[in-house]
Amino acid sequence: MKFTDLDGQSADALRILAIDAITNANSGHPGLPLGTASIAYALWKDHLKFDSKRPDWFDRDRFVLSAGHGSSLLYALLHLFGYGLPLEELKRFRKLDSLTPGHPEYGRTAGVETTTGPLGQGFANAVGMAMAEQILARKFNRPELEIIDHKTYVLCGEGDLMEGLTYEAASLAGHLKLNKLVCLFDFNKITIEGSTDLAFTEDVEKRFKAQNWNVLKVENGNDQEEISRAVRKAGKSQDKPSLIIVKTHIGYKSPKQDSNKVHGEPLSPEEVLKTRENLGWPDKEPFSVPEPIRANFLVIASKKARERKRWEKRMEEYRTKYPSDYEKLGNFLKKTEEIKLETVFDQPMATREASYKVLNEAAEKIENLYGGSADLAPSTKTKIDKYPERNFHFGIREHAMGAISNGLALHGGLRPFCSTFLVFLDYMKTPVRLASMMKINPIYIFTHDSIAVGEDGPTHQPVEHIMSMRLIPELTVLRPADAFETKKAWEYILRTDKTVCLLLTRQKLPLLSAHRETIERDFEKGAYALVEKEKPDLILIGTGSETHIALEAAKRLNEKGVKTSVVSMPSWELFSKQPESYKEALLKKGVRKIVIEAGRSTGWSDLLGEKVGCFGVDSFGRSAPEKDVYNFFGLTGEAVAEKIIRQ
Ligand SMILES: Cc1ncc(C[n+]2csc(CCOP(=O)(O)OP(=O)(O)O)c2C)c(N)n1
Ligand SMILES: [Mg+2]
Repeated sequence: MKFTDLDGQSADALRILAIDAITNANSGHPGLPLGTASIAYALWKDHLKFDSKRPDWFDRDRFVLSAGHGSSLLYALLHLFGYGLPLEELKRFRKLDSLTPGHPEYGRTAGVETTTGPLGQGFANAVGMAMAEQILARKFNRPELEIIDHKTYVLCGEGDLMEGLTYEAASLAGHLKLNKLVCLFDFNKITIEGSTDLAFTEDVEKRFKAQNWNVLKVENGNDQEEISRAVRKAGKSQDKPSLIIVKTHIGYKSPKQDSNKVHGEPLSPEEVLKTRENLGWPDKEPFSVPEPIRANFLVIASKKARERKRWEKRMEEYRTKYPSDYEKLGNFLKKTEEIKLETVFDQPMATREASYKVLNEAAEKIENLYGGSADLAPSTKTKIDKYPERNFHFGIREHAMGAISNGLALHGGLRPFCSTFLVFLDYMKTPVRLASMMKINPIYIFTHDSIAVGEDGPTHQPVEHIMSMRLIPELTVLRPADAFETKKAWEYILRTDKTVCLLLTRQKLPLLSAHRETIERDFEKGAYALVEKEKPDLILIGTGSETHIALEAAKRLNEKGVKTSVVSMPSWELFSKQPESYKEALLKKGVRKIVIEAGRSTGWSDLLGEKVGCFGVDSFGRSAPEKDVYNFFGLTGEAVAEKIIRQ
């Protein structure tokens, strides 16, 4: 398509709105919007498939601003293309509760596909989105009826590409031949501290080629035709994702163009005026966009919306021709309904093993349950046996695995899970944190959840991890104590909207067979009584594997006349949400309480609202057989009971 002066001015309108929002807020990042507005405009005008009135249209192209600091550009796009983001909200950029927060937040602003800001995340989310598209397209499309056919576009900067995460994610994307993934790289040679000569001199083209990407170059990041040509070419790639390296000027046409000073400091009102002048922008009034330019955006948007109408017709045809697939796709896109799991347990087993059985049952019932591991599926027990195509092999790339899983969940259509050892949580903490922030629910499975890892030693024994997860707001952590609790945990996970981490043991655990009914009834309360004494002297609280230590200790204590109740507490977060009356009835104010959990003890007194004792692990673990490590830390029923009696 030919680009006209009006197109040039339209890109400038994005620039003007972005810098006006920033200067008005006296906070934000003008460099990226000024430098990349022409890229964004050419992409959105000529290529991006969207219906701004239906931002959730399933077959839309996804646009991910991985360089989330450039949020004002995205807000200007959403405003002008008619996503219902009022100008008032651009004037409230970065203000409390506005629709225009400092970095794009998924769920807050229509049209924002994912929360970005921590560099590299958006790029890896986009890989997940493109993966989901590839899987669903292969499953549902018919040669004459391609009902799933959309691209995922990413706009990223050097910051994203420097992050290790994008090396991991790009490597997998190339391996998977995600040809509908197109990344536009804002190659301005500037980051916060100055020129990229300081720290980033690698050959990005060679790197991406080596990762099996198609690499294209645009010499002039303000030449909309050149940009559009490159995007078109990228779109034709059959077997590789594409990186388009676009040479740009940070802070384009501002007095600080090409300087790191324009990265993240607002322009002064005088500099804004100067920028307007340099762009030949007709209006001095902040936030004003001439009517013909506004109209241009809306004309483009309404033309684009027709594509959705055509898609709806295709869907109708699909419904007639392939009714069962149509229905199946509908199910894939729906939230999972409550399901009852029926796996029977009659043997002691590790909770990872119980989870494996339940996962495989769930996979039968939930056809869009897909997932995998960072090369640990035989250990995390997360293989779906019957449907090999539903297992992902993320490779040893935990950070990318987390962020890709978020992208899979954000895309819709699949119910993704991922898994690794709990001790490697920190490699993927940011994706877990962001999932919780976005209120999305990929299923995070972490096994080998304590010092019971044994011989592999302290490098492989999580200690601070459980507690550090609980510190992530709104995240739900489940640490079941046996196979029955594990099954209940899965039932909860499959139906909840919450972000959940499931923590599982490597080691065998007895079955809480005598408590099956209680577990059935009370598991989702987060804590419930396994042993209940009237007027107890002591309440022992166990989580996960240590619940059995609590039971053993209680037995000994009760034999010695210390009236001891036992509470299983698989989830601190679920328990916190219970009514005060339930909490009080279970934990009885004033009664002495002791928690047993093989991890850092800091935090328990805060949760329980009173000082509690703890048997935990407040140092690094030890390399030795499991039993010896537990003995070393005094985590046995016998040692716990003795110590309590001695105290
Ligand atoms: C993981 C992470 N580390 C650091 C930052 C802080 N930060 C924000 S932008 C930026 C520099 C980004 O450079 P580039 O991507 O080239 O953006 P440009 O300055 O060209 O807009 C940094 C270090 C961040 N947002 N995320
Ligand atoms: Mg840069």
